[in-house]
Amino acid sequence: MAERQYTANDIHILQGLEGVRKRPAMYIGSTNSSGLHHLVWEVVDNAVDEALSGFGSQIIVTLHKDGSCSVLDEGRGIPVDINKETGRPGVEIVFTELHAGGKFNSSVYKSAGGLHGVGASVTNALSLMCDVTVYRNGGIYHLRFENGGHMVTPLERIGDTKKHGTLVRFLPDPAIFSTVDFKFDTISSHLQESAFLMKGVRFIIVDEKTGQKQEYYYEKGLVEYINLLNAEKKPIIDVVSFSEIDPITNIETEIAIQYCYEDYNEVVYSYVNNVKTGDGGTHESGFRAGITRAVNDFAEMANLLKGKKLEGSDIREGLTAIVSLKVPEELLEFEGQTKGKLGTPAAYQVVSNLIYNKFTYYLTENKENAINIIKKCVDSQQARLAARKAKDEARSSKKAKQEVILSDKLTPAQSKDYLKNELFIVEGDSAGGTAKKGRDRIHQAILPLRGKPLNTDSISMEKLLHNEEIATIINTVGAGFGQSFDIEDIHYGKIIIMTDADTDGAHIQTLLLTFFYHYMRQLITSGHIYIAVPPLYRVFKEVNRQLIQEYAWDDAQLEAAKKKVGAGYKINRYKGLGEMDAIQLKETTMDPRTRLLIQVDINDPFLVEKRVNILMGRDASLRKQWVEENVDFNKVDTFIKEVK
Ligand code: TSJ
Repeated sequence: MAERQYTANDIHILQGLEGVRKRPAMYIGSTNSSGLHHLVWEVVDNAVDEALSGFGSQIIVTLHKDGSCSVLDEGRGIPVDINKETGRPGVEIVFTELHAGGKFNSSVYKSAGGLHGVGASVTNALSLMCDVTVYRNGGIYHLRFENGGHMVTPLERIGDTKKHGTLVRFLPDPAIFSTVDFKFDTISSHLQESAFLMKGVRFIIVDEKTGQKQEYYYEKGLVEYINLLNAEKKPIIDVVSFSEIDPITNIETEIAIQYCYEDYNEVVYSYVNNVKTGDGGTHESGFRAGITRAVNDFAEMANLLKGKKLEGSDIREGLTAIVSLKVPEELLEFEGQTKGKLGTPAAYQVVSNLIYNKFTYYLTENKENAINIIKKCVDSQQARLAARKAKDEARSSKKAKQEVILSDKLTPAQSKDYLKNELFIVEGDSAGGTAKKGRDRIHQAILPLRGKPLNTDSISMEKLLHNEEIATIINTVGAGFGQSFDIEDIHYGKIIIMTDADTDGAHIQTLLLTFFYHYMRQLITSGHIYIAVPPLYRVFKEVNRQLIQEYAWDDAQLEAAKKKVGAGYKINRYKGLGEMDAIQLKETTMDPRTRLLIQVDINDPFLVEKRVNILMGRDASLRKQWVEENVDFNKVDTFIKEVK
């Protein structure tokens, strides 16, 4: 390749990347661990796009000893020929122009890279090093960028090869990110999700620092996804899958479903072009409508209904479903703030017709399974009607009495601006008392728990409601529970679980999360549930009757705090909330300006099911062992993220 002179064009490009460096969060959401991993997704998504277009069936992600990450595919290789408009090689444009992906991407479908992803140029802009090798047309081509996208080695042909593919290796810039530690588990589960959605493509992650390696390859795709999600449940039927390409829109739909006993919730995950649509959309609505109609029509025809028609929620109790669509680019529409909701109108009919027709056929052909499914739906219906009746009765007769019970436990917030209010559920009366003194009385409410709340996983709803702790929580949150839970009615924007940092505390957290997961799941999925993280140390001294003090949440912070406070410091090692006075508790754990919270975030379905099944399942000894082995209060894992 001949050397090129820099032109006005290049300056324009660098300004683009400069903009990414100035406001990284605008492009990758944040500069914490989640933002860091976005760099990986940007690159991986491009490799996935290529496989989705039918080129290459293996993608390898490697975490290198120098802290860099590389992604290798076996696709056609990014085009290296000169683009007429710009006079620059295609691959150079991909790494230097924002949103360049689309122009050079000729695949019909587009994964995150072409949807709301921002492209490999963002990864380049936020890296100290980005090294690209392309195997294409018999040649090995190489180019390299350093220090936020400055090209230090322009594209050159460096050898011959029979291979084809693309290798991108990048080192994130520590000046941008609060952490540059790639997490094996985070990347691994992302790749696993992709592998479920792209049957026949092998995904491999290798960590050269630890020697850890993981491979994902699913011949049966979604069927295996559901089998693994439901591994601990009691299936009513084997996983069923349906797929079809709609001849008019070319939308390709793949659906897998399974019904299980003793599972109160519906689990419906949807994807469009391999990107999770966390907020649903037309395809999910179509699925719900179609399956409701199929089951109702069949049940009616077979005389299996006890009077009333089934509601959608009756039909979806105990249902696990994955709905995955490949939508051609020209039909793609996304909605909502995070663009996580499919807007494409045609997807509704396509999915609804598919599930209606094929599931109706399945029910007809598998009578015994059909009867068992409908029995379960009718049970759900009966439970729903009974719960409503109980609620109505409670409302008319016991209201006054319940409020008396409540008022002596709950210390309410004064504001009626509910979403600004925070509910602290506190372990123990004594810490509860301290929290009461340290709270902001306008917006913070305190609910102390005496003893452990009930394990709600395996008990009946009636028993549940007779448990005082649980009943108090339901009443305090104020939005009902189970099928009648309505997030619009919640009395608190944040519900914060505050326990000691020991195994008892972990157990209480788990039990509360179990309860919320089973009966108020939307509280978790909409990000309303938090865990307070009290500090582990206080470093202090008194100089001229003035207190100098610093708090530390880990050992690195402890060292920093010792330096800051200076010679003659003393250290408190906190073992529980009870050791703090009201001022300390306020400063460290309750005041939004200075506290540390972790938001319970269950966007990774696998992690959720695993954690819920083990932690919250029927086997108490398994659970106890898991808590002891895995719950580390100083570790913020992929399940949760730090917030104020
Ligand atoms: F994002 C990225 F640029 F960093 C990146 C892109 C990273 C990795 C690991 C792979 C890729 C990538 C891109 N793999 N394969 C492709 N394919 C193309 O860019 C490509 C190849 C050929 C044609 C063609 O029409 O001939 C079109 C495209 C978009």
